[in-house]
Amino acid sequence: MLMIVSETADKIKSMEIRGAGRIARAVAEALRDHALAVPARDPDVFRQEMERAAAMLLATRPTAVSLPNAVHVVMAGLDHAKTAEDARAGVVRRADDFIRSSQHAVEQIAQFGASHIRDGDTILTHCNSEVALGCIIEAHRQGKEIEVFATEVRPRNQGLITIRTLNDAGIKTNFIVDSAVRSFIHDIDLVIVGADAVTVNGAVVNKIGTAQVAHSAREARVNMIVAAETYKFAPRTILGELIRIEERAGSEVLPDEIARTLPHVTVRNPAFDVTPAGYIDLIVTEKGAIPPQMAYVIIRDYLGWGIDEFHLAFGPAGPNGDE
Ligand code: RI2
Repeated sequence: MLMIVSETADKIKSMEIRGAGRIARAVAEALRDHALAVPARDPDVFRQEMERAAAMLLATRPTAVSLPNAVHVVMAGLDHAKTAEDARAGVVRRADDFIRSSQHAVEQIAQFGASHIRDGDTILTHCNSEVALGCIIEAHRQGKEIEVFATEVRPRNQGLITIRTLNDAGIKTNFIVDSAVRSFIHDIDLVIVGADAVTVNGAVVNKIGTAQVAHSAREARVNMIVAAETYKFAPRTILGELIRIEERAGSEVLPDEIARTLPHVTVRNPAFDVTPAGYIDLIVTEKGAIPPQMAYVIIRDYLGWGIDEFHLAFGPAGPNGDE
């Protein structure tokens, strides 16, 4: 019964499906297809089946908050349903709405983001972000003369996907190793990256190396913008919850046959890092561009997590008992 869901879960774990937005849409699709396949007529049994599926998807990768946000949105379709049919219809409707609005958000951000790119700009991007690339490609489509520097993105080489996409769009692109960012930063007018999570204090969690890019950009006074749909903002950071940084297998960095010969060496392979709000000029969302310090407003207004829920969960003193 959980076939559809376990297939999607495996693809997310192995990164066959990757990129925070694509993961979110795949999860919504898997929950929808599962809801349609579950024969349960009893609403409680149906709910249990859906909760098992949601748990399986939530356990795949820990960092991209778009994943639990998508699960939360779709599973809310079960709320107030008195029959299994109502619950099923609720899940299907919410999944379809989520997928549609996610695609719309990507298009909207491309429009907003492109307006921050000027004719003649040289742009640096790191990793492979659908939304960041959307902004660059839209600027090119509008006839702006642009050039891109794209990093390799060790160890998974997502930079290869990026340069293929840019090449297909006919955009002049330079491919560099991650450690060359500092050497080229003075040739760059604007850095654009995506996000896996944005916390309430406006920090951006994105592919490992993003924080180093941001540091170089700040030192060279190059603006850095982040393209992120509102479902990449992390509501539970209001409660003091930290984003868990995924650490992947060392074999992605160093082949096992070499690692085996080096008993005193441990390979560390964090997949993401955290760029503080102070290094980021703007976050471009589908609701418009905001300074990162306004992340709380996005969480409150578009994800429905406000200070009221905060008080309901912990009382007016907050999670640590501080007034
Ligand atoms: P979009 C990716 O993570 C990258 O960190 C990328 O910047 C981010 O998700 C956002 O991608 P991974 O799945 O949603 O490659 O903008 O580890 O496509």
